[in-house]
Amino acid sequence: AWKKFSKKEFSTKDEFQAETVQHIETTLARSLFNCDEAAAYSGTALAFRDRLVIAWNKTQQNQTFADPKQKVHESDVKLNKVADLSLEFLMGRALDNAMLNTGMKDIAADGVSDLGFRMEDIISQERDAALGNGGLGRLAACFLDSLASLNYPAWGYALRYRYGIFKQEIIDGYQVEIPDYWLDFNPWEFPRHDVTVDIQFYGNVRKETDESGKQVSVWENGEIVTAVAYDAPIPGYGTKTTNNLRLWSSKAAQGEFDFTKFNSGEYEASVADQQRAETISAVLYPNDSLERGKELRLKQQYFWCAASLFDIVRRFKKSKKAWTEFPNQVAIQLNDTHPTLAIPELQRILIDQEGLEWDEAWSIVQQTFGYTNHTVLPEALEKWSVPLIQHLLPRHLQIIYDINLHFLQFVERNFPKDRDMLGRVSIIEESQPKMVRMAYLAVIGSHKVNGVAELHSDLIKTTIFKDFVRIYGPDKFTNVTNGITPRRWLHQANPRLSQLIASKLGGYEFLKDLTLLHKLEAYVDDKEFRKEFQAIKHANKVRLAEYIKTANKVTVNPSSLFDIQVKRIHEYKRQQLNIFGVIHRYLELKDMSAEERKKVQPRVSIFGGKAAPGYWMAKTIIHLVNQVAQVINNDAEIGDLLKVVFLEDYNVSKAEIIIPASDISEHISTAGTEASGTSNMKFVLNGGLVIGTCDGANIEITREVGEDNIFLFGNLSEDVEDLRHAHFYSADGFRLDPALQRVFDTIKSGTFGDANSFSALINSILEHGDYYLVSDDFKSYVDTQKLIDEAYGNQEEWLTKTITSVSRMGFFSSDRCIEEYAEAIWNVEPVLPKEDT
Ligand code: DL6
Repeated sequence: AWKKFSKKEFSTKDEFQAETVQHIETTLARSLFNCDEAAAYSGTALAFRDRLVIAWNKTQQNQTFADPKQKVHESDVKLNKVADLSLEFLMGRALDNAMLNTGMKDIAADGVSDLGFRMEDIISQERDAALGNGGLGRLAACFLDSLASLNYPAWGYALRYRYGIFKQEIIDGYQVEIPDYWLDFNPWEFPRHDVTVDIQFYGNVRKETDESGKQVSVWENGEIVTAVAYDAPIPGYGTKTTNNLRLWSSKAAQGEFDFTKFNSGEYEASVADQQRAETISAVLYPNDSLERGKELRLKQQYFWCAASLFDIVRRFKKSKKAWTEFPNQVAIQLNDTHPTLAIPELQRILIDQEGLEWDEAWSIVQQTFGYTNHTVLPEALEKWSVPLIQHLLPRHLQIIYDINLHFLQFVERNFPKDRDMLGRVSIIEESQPKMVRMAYLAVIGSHKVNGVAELHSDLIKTTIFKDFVRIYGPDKFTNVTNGITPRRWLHQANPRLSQLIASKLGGYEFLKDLTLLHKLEAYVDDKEFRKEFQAIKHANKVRLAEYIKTANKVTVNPSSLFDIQVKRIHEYKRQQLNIFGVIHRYLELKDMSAEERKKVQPRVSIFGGKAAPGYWMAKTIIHLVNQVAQVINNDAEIGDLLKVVFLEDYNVSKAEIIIPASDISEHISTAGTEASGTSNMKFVLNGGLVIGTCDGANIEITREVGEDNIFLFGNLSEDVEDLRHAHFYSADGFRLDPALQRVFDTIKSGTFGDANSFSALINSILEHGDYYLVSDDFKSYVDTQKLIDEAYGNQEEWLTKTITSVSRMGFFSSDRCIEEYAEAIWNVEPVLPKEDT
């Protein structure tokens, strides 16, 4: 009977308008006479939200009651869910995505235009959900889109940070961090005040004997904080499947505030508990090495893991199945080591609360978890001090020690002659204080470990997890090369290109199966197609040029070569190499005669990205870029031949404007340091070429698009260690390329402002061993940039390269990644949505 009340698609713009107006007038209590863009956004978002909610409810019902008997072999069937535990989901904006995924954007655009608004303006009213630092969080967001689009029953679990990643302002060339309070109006989240979990911290562990005479551990006298669930719908593209992203918010377990204290005049103390509890989910940690080891971060991790596991276990228990069925029903993927505490937590639930024996419980734990590693950088590998865990999570520390004991006994039995191995692989590092190595715990507690690009997956096997490959054998380690969702990174960010492709491929099927792009190669010589492809690139460059004019007050010529490097600022990503290259180009231009300058390919060097607040060197790089921009952009002699732009506050919605406008993008990390990179894929998919090192997914991009269509340079990962060694010990000392020496001399001369501001950057190369091999790769970098100038000079060939590359990017869809995870790691099947009747 309820069915007749269910909302279907908007079939006409009138229907859409009626609902939007109703929301503006009633939900928002605004009169249409004072309806501004913000109100129009809210009304539109609420109208779409109503649609998603219906599909969302049905999906959850359908996934819960999926009938295993439909399958031939019951043992093949995964009834339940994939849980993606990720401390970061960098979702960006939701409205555009919802309109496109449900296929109703055109109707809505017509509708809002009648109301006197432009759809772009309405979309841009939405604040980004910026619950992530960079690639890791954005990958998780792409995976949610693919999971829903492919109909996998999956939930994402994270924290509902009140403040996401900070907003970046550039003041006098320096990065300044501003808090990002994004929750003012968020129509996409649903508080579930009835879904709460009490989470314990601190306290002590007591042993007692239960009725059956068994020794049990009781964790007691702790402090309790309550986790409240907030859910957001994740619509799949072209399917009714709408999955759930569950974010936990923390609040005091003991009510709002302490009346006794309030009544006796202790006003501040009366709200202190509440504030302390709410702090847990208050802020996203920037990925800053200085912030590591902080108790609050560990509290966040446990709070989120414990709440999520409680939720998963609660749902499993409703099925009344035996515990041995748990890994057949649930697959939990650990996105990096941040959720590793989920491993001892599940073991604790099984042995302390459910009464299972250690071995049976441990087998369930290992079968349930998979672990994705996203970095080999030593400073990014998490470790927590034993005293801190002891204090905060006393029972978990005991369990971690027991896991370690069992593991080391196993190692000792199998490698009796390698006593040193025990120290090397122990979860506990025997330092002062002792530390828990979270990556080792994650490897030991999971049945599969994967890296995120082929090179990276090979590197983890030969470096950080080398001993574990000997212990468990190579099959435990696998690779799933990252991918991106073509819905957001082509269809949404570059609608005209998406439409052009659809016109040639006979529809939008390629958005569901990106390998169909290969058919575009047939059009590489088609005049009309080429013309339109080039016109789209130009229009995207014009759009970015307008944005730069508004944001930076710098005029750039859209016919210049747009060279873009946007990503987190980090020494290993080597924005310093890029800006040194820009200075070198500037110096060469200054040397030229007017005649020579006429032959130069004009270029705009565009940078963007945030530096972690405590990462001084990264902030120095931003400062240098801005100082260089200031000088070059105001040098009348240079004019349009070179412009430099630093785009403030790079985020997902800005990426959607920036990425489609590139001619060249830079992915120039020291070989072996960038696990994969995903923006490299986005740029190529949008008709830009890459200058890159043989690192991360650049290698697989080269394999797919062909060596002629990418500009590779620099040393290889296998040579990095020798080069580092040579910087210190080589007989002929540290020799600097003369061109780089000149760049340094120019900086030191004060051309770009106070030279002292940049001395740390130069000294890291000249005096501290040049760990990131900037000097080793500089020549090959600038030589390759020259080749790019030449290649760009031949626009017809350039166009051929870009079209060919787009047509060969099918491999990099995040749908392919999810299929690989589903088959090789989770053993899970899609649950198709039931047709509406
Ligand atoms: O796998 C997603 C993304 C990769 O594309 C980047 O190459 C890699 O740097 C990033 N890793 C991290 C690691 N941080 N931690 N923990 O963000 O993952």
